[in-house]
Amino acid sequence: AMKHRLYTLIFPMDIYRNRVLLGMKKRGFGQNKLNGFGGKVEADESVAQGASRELCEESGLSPTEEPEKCGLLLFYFENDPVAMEVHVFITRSFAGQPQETDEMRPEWFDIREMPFEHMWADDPSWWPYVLDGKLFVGRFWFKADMVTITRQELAQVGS
Ligand code: 6U4
Ligand code: NA
Ligand code: NA
Repeated sequence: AMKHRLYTLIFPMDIYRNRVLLGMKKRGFGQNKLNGFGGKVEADESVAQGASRELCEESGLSPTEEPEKCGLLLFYFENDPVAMEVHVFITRSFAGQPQETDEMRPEWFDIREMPFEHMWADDPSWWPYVLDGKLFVGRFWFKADMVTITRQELAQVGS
């Protein structure tokens, strides 16, 4: 079986104003893209703990409840033997104010007007599941350009 590396991706939702906090990634993987917050899961933490930790480190917000699971994404890149296994969460309950960090410049967006042209190419496919509260699993195969998707599978899971 292919080797996987674990990541988190978390979206803080302001349910009163129908907004989601995204961050413009300032460095490293996915630089100059807008995305939720997240990163590698550390050895001593659960994926939910990793999601909370990354949200604090990258946005200045801290969840005041366990983040809610919403999906699982697997990304395969041409010529990369290690797949990315990304656990996707939302949180509707958090403390603090968004703060720019070394890694991210946070900005609120209307949940129905996502800036997909500045996001990863897979995001418009699975974002509707997040909005509908449906658990999903998706697999996307990218070319080395990290833009072109050559194959994809996406399905709702559970009830
Ligand atoms: P460093 O800089 O090593 O501390 P770290 O914050 O641990 O990095 P990072 O930012 O490289 O990890 O993690 C990648 C982030 O990008 C994760 O939140 C998952 C997310 N991501 C990767 N591929 C994606 C894709 N195709 N679509 C998407 N998010 C993706 O929406
Ligand atoms: Na990160
Ligand atoms: Na990080």
